[in-house]
Amino acid sequence: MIFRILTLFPEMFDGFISSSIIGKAIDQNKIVVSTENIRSFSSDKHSKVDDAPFGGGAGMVMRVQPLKDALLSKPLSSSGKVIYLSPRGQTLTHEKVVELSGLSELVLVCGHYEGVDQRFIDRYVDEEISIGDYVLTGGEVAAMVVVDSVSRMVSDVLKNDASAEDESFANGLLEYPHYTRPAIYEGDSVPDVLLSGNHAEIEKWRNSQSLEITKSRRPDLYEKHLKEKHLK
Ligand code: 4H3
Repeated sequence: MIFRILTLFPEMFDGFISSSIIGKAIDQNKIVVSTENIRSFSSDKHSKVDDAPFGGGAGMVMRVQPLKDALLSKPLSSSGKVIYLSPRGQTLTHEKVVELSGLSELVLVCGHYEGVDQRFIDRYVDEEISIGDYVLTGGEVAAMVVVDSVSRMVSDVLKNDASAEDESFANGLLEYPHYTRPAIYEGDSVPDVLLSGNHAEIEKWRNSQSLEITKSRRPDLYEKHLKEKHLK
């Protein structure tokens, strides 16, 4: 899967791209992540990428020309989509992540200042996506959230696919608690069942912990889970 990020701040992605699981996925050719600086496509003599809003008001608006030329500098794959990160978008959920992971390419357009000229969105953007109900100074952090969450669904980005399946939201529930060595930490022991070696009992315990924690912290998810499992 290809992720192409159009941004005014490509350096923000350096650490993200080279780190941990995302870095490994890139090294293993599971995903390709490229960044392109929108500014380098500006045909303005001062490489200007923004201008004052028509109608007045505070802040600046990103001009169509550099965004369009950056976007069209490479062809989009057949099952690729252009996504603009914005608080106006559809909220990113597990279901949305799974849907996006089925595409061959995502072009992630990161806005700054007051946002981008609406005509760029109308002409070139397939979908607007929001990572939650808050405003960021730019779309970059939201783009990283999309790359991270979608990458881990792309087969083999995780060591074993089971761990992607098991985790919170794959089954609509929150995760059970995890423990590792030492078995006793400053007098606090790990639940006995996890040391029992009884895999059936361990699975039962984990399922009941998942249900309990979901019921207490996220009653909305708990109700949805019961309905989907026809337990209600
Ligand atoms: C995404 C982007 C919040 C989100 C964002 C989100 C800056 C969009 C600019 C950038 C516009 C003004 N904020 N919730 N900010 O996913 O280009 O909003």
